[in-house]
Amino acid sequence: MPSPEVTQAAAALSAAPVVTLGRILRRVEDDPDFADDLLAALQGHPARGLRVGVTGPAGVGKSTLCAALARTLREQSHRIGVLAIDPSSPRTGGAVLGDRLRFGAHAHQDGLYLRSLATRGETGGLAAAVEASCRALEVAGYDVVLIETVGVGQDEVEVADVVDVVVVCQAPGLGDDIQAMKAGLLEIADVLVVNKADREGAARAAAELGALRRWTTGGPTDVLQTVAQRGIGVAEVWAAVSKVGRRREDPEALQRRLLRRVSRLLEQRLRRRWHDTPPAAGLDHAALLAEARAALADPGGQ
Ligand SMILES: Nc1nc2c(ncn2[C@@H]2O[C@H](COP(=O)(O)OP(=O)(O)O)[C@@H](O)[C@H]2O)c(=O)[nH]1
Ligand SMILES: [Mg+2]
Repeated sequence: MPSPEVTQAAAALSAAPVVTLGRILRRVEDDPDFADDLLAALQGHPARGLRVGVTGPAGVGKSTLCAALARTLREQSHRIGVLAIDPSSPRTGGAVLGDRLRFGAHAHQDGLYLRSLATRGETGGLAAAVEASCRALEVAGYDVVLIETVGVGQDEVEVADVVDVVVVCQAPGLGDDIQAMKAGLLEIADVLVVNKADREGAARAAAELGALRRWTTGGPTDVLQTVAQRGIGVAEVWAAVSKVGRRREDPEALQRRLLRRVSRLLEQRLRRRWHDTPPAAGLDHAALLAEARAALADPGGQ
């Protein structure tokens, strides 16, 4: 039985004013159980948005690109949620985030909702928090959610599991950084972008990045170039993102993604429980998880 608070939150969402939405999202971040229960309460709600992860090293212009994308999408009457996940900074309010995202006075304008999400540390829960936040935003009528993460660690891979499309950004002038780009990031990338194309070396960086992806993952070499600061190339990024998004509506791909999403959430939930309650002696968590995963992947099997 969900608590009255969860039931109330779920019912309030579709017409929630920004303040209520903010309160619900804060609860989602602070309390993983609330996040789980809210997800359960919203199950079957028809609202579906497109979730776009934007990741890459610090300083390449991810926030600027998100702002530019949001501006373009607002012009097309989309309602946009932006979640920024920044492990290096403490939670900041929407206004500060708006500033960082370079929306200036447009932060929290109608149809645009910004929030920075604190990461949760070792016990996991990021994917669950992002999943529940995205669901809440979708039910509240935001049809595109942009999720910015700094491409440095496990967070991106977790986030990739709960988004529909992953955009990986780079910028020229980072020296050897393109070579050092983590293979993991290239594996999860659907759309590659070299931002700061107004700087020298952008074409070379794009060629290198494309070649690197071909070499590490066998994926296509296409790389888009943008000058996010001036909105150049942003429409092309959106075109590429929505193309991937449409492809993902294919029932089989959707099924596979949902399965991955569910198993990730389940795994986090189990880890959290195990973290709260010391395991019984002799219980092999890794083996249990492997079994649970296998059972999920093949519900008909043993
Ligand atoms: N030259 C140039 N600078 C940019 C561009 N896009 C963003 N920047 C600047 O790069 C810096 C980092 O941008 P930010 O969006 O905060 O990067 P993030 O850390 O990846 O989110 C800021 O000073 C931006 O103004 C661009 O297209 N060209
Ligand atoms: Mg940023």
